[in-house]
Amino acid sequence: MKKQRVYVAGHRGMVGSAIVRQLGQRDDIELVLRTRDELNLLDTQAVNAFFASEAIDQVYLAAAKVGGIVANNSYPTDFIYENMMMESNVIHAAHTHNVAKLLFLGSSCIYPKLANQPIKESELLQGTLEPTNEPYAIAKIAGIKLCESYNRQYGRDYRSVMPTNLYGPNDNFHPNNSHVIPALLRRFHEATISNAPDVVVWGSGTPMREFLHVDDMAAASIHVMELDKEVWEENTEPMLSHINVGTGVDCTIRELAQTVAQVTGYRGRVVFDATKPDGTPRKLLDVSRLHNLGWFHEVSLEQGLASTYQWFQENQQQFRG
Ligand code: GFB
Repeated sequence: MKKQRVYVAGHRGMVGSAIVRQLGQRDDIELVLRTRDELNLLDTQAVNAFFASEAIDQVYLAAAKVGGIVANNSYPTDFIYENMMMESNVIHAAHTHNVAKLLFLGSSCIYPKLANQPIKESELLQGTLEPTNEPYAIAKIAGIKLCESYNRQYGRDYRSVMPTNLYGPNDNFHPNNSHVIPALLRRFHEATISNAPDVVVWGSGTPMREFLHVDDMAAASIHVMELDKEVWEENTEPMLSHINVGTGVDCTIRELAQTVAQVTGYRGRVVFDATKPDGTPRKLLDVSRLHNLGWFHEVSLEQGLASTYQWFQENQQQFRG
């Protein structure tokens, strides 16, 4: 049987690299990968030329400009412009060059700030977005709507998955621009080593978040991509086609900080910095659509934090400076 030529856009990022680890073990798939230096996804002509020459069968669109709450709030132009350009370039070029299947990866921040919890897919566009990440959310909503539009107008099979907050190997451990898990793993690690009397956690500690290990996200992405078209169509609607990916379980940031303290062996005090934003109060996904489609997560938060901490310790050279 001819191998499927699968392009994973963003294969050096946390999610893309996890997808590549799993697809790389498959005999029926030939991966096509390009680094940012080899292919700039902001460059429409370069993206078009790449699709014209590579005979791609499937695309996992995991390339994105991502960051935590403060990065989103500080660089809104980068988050809206880069994400809209990358997804427009890749999705349009995929369609133009007859790519049969595409999976677009979004984010749970597409939902309104005060969405009903747990958040069903149908909450999309039912209310005002969380201001700290509105530009990023708008770009990700545009990505869903691009896929749906090519499906409706041209009969494409382009699907979207919306993960809850992700973490794992190859995450960004920058002290200010990262998401909460890598930020806290690093901060608590450094506090443990230096015997610091206290560690600062941003915000009030009361926001609730749901966290999914990136290996689970990669498995869910491949599962959704490979569902029969009839099954996918039976479980989605043409203009409400995205699928939530999460665990269905959340915790407060205070509880997360306590677990990170245990994992890193930190015994000092935890203090909260109320000058930093809390963001949306709660963001728990309703994952019944995904469960109905036969996929359940496997990695618990405790296991995932422990293995990610180990990965950080083995790879932290690259985060110095
Ligand atoms: O991970 P985070 O930036 O994502 O923040 P969001 C989650 C919560 O953790 C917020 C608190 O209430 C933060 O105030 N927090 C505590 C910290 N300490 C820290 C810290 O040291 N660093 C960070 N980053 N947070 C992002 C969106 O929002 O979620 C993105 O901005 C994306 O667009 C991502 O959607 C999944 O869940 O608040």
